[in-house]
Amino acid sequence: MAPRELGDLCFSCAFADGAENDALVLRWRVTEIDLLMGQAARVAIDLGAESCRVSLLRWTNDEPSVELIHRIPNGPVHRGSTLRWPLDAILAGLEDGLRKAAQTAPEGIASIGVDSWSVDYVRLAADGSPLCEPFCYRDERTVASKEAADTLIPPLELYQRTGALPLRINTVYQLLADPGAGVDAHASWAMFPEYVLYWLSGRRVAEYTNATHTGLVNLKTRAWDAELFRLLGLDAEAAPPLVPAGTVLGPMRGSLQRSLGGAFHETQIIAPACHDTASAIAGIPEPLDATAYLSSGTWSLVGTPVTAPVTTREALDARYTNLGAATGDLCFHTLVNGMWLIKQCMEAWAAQGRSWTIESLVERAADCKAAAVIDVDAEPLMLDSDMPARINAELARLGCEPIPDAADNEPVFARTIFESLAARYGSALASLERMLGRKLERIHMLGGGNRNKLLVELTSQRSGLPVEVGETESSTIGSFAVQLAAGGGASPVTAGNVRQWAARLCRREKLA
Ligand code: LFR
Repeated sequence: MAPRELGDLCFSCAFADGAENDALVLRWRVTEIDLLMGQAARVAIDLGAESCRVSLLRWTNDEPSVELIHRIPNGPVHRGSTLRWPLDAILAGLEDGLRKAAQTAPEGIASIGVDSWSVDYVRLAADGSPLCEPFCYRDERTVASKEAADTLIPPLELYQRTGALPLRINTVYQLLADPGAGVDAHASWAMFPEYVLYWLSGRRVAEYTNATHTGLVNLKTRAWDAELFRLLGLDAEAAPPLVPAGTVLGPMRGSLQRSLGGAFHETQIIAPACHDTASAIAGIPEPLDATAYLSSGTWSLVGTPVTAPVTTREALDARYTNLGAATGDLCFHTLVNGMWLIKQCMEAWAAQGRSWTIESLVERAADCKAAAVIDVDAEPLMLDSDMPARINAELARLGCEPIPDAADNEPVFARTIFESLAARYGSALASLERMLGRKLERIHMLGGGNRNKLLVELTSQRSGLPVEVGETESSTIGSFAVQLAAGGGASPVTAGNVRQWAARLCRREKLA
């Protein structure tokens, strides 16, 4: 079989000097290795607010298969009056997942990529260990720090400078709140997925798509906005160096690599689009012209890619953000509440001995009427605990009767949540069309929420658009696509390349 050339290879130049045959042999070997690398096993770690997942990509006869091999339950934990992420438990779970990956693919794992929810970060001690358990963005300490920041730089100015909607969860307000929580404001930090990449590779970076959600990246220069750091009194030295999605950070190292054995012998650690939403969008196999994406998980992200930022007063008021995409474009979307609402209700009911599965709730909700359409983005609904009571408080605010929080009324709560989410998606898409001055023709729905047939149906009804059901694990597909497009890291990943890999990895039959 003739060797196939898959990319720009410059290795031959280094050896070509007076040894043409050697150069040819080397070129042949490198192209073969590249071919093999494309078909090697890879791992994608997708950290979610409700569960963290380790998935393995393998190839048989040129056919890819993606298998979820380990799931770690996750959720914010109360520590005193603060809300944190259980970092040690997450890392222990990841270790179990990587061990399973090594056992399943003893032939060797070519690379590992990590993505997660955005905005949260781990502060590091001088020896690189975590300084403290990282805060969860829902912690209320940022209410005051955002108010203080707004007096230093008006929200519209910040928005125009960074493109990021000034949400109180953004990293910038968390960094500002650290001293008040007794955390060293000069300690270096890494965002959550990049911390895991650091744990695996020893290299601390901030990946561009994830960094844009901090609210500290300049829209024009695509670099940390040093002037903004100064204006807000933040230490720019504590921020990690920025790198683009698809950066090969180096080989896996450390005791974990040694203890997990041979499968990780030659594993490269790659920064995919570390922001899970950007990764999910990178996992969509078609161009999104005239198509809106709706990524439905703990949060719902409703928007479309744009080539130029939109930072008008109207976009700010409509709560649209401009965040980095894996390649080139910007993700222009609004952050809407999501499955958080139903999950929080389910936890409250389970604690009273009224356990439901999401499947049975969806089934029963299909035959109910919603109590009313509530504002799913009301601030109290972003907070944790007592969700049924919080929903009733919203109903009361509208002058509606509360739903008695008693056995058998759970589907009414569920219907109210789904109907309200769908109505909000509809209004978000209407303002998107207004801002862009063009019509959207369909919605591409991603994430766990797309298994909820009722929500899919209500979304279509409320928006008047057909809904195409995409991948449930699109962030994982996007991570693998970027890892594959990154290859050996010789050249930057391109949109076309990422999309081609995504198309190979998607289970096409689901895109009906
Ligand atoms: C989704 C997501 C959103 C981000 C929110 C908080 O998981 O990453 O894109 O706005 O979580 O980080």
